[in-house]
Amino acid sequence: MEALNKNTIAGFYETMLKIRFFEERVEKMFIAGEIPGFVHLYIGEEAIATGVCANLRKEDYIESTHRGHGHTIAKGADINRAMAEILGKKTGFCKGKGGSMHIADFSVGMLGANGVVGGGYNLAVGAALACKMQKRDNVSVVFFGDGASNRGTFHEAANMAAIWKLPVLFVCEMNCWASTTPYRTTTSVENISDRAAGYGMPGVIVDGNDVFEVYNAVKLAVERARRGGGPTLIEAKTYRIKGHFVGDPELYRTKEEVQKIFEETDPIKKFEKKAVKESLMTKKEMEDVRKKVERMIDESVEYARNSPYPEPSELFDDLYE
Ligand SMILES: Cc1ncc(C[n+]2csc(CCOP(=O)(O)OP(=O)(O)O)c2C)c(N)n1
Repeated sequence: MEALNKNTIAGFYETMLKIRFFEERVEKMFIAGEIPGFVHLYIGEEAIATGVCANLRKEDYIESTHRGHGHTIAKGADINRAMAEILGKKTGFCKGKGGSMHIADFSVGMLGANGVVGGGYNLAVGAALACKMQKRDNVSVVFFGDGASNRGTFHEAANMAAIWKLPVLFVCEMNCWASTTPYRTTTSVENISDRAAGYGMPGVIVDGNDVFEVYNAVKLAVERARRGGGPTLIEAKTYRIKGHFVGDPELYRTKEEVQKIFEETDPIKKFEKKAVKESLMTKKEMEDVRKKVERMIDESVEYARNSPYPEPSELFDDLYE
């Protein structure tokens, strides 16, 4: 692999921190009763969205999940509007009527979070088919969880993408849990990536807590897809650090076990250690990025808080029969 330039590396750090700080604020505001609906946090999984999206162009597409803030931020969506949507404000992407699970920013190819588990595969395959038919060398990425890999939609989409050699990346975020259910009790194979062989596509495993590893593996898969080589299934191994949703009592595991895993796997700590050890960034440079991101997140909260709620009279606007 060629050495990465300084901007790319600093960009990894900035994006991961943006996701982390954004979500820490969302968590606090949800607990304080400031956010309606439901939120699912991506804390601890930041390296995946970051490493994947750093390989994408603005015109490439992503399809996200119910745990979609990280994907949205990594694809370059406006964080002010993302925060506003989560707070139910009119300046949000869905004018405040969708919330956390309906964030979408078509202007950067972010085709949508999705409350339907496994609902993204066919949308991503459709976007990839459009790229192929329009002879554009763009790619489409669908993120999904280990639980979602057991939906029938996965198998239909994977087969179609493979037979038509569509430019799709199936990125499984294997975080060991589907709501309250551990991976081992729901999934028949050792690795989700083993399933790639059944569709005649490459299956790759990466350490989903290592942004460099994710970036390098995805780079190859994206190049292959742009060349017309077809889809790849990438399984990024990680761990769901937070509850399934904010407010989950987590009766199915202990806090100690989660804390121990987080200490070993935290992708941001992992990055910082490597950055210092290999002189990729100085401590001062990292501190500057932290301060910059903290300001950005403060601004997004201020923007969202100062935005109006939609009017009751707008309730039925933008609905289609
Ligand atoms: C079709 C459908 N079935 C069930 C649910 C309820 N549900 C929401 S998230 C979830 C678990 C998803 O697990 P996984 O795909 O592993 O993603 P993770 O939450 O771990 O990121 C379930 C069952 C749903 N939203 N949609």
